[in-house]
Amino acid sequence: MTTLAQYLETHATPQIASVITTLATTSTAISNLLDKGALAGIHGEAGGENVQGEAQKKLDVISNDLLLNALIHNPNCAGVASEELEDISPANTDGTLLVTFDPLDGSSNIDINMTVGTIFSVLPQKNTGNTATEADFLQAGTNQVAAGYFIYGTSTMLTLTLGKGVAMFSFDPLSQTYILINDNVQVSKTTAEYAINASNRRYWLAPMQQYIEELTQGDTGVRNKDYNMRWVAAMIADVHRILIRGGVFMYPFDTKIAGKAGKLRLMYEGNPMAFVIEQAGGLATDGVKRIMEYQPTHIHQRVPVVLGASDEVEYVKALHEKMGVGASGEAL
Ligand code: FDP
Repeated sequence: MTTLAQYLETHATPQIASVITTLATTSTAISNLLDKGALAGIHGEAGGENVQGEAQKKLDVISNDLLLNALIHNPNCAGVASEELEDISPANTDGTLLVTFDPLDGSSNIDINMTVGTIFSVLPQKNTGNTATEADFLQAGTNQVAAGYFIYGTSTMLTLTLGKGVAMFSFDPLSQTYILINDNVQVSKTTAEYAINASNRRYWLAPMQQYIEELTQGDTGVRNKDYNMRWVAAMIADVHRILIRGGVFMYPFDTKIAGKAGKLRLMYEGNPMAFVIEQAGGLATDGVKRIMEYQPTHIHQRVPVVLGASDEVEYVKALHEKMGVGASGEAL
């Protein structure tokens, strides 16, 4: 049996190990609050809106505060950026790492007792010795040194990449530790399962409309096989399912809200999940281009997402190229 602490000792630098340990300790506090649910008074809106203009749930606020407070006190952490906060939070000037997180992804699931999770990404601080600024965070996803998520489902789990494959841990409530259950998570190349919010269909660009049309035609269409659809409406749960049993997940560019390139955020969702999926042998693009090669221009930037089984992600890219349409509608 390998604990998370033992795994980190042999696979991570002491600095990265320390930051992951801080995240893991905080995740157990969040998991405990979720277990208590309505009894902890965590259900319902907190009253405010986050920086994306979405209503904040009580537990979003609590999880955000717990993570922020814990990371800021970690000497290795130079700065923190949260999906819930407009500005980055500088931490220790001598820290060598920057952490971004989505404290509670899929937060609309809390009140209905469904899966939610915490997504995180760890980047190097290249400006050690100086107070961290937003500019320090604006690094391509290829620079990530660690990423993953804590999923609070029927059990609490951690999926982690340190850039050399993907490991999965399960939280043992008795010993209060994460135990390694799979040190070589793999995404299968092929799949017959896809995840997309199909109610947005009329807002998608032509290649995505064409792709989903082909999948729904099943064995009567050009793909020549039936596909099944799943949508948990929490990226964390949809990505977790793909890591366990395969599939392709999409939140493509849409024209629903002018000026927003899809719904998901590059720094808090796109990059960390892309790192995990690629390290498990899958692909992660905006429909055409690799997500981790985006040069971020804003900490809260959005990105279209197509990730999972490499055969499907490549097929989506080929459709865009064939139709001469880029992932955000630009001509190719
Ligand atoms: P949520 O708004 O509940 O936090 O982060 C955005 C996200 O969840 C993703 O986790 C999820 O995949 C998506 O939004 C769900 O979007 P729809 O409301 O369009 O289903």
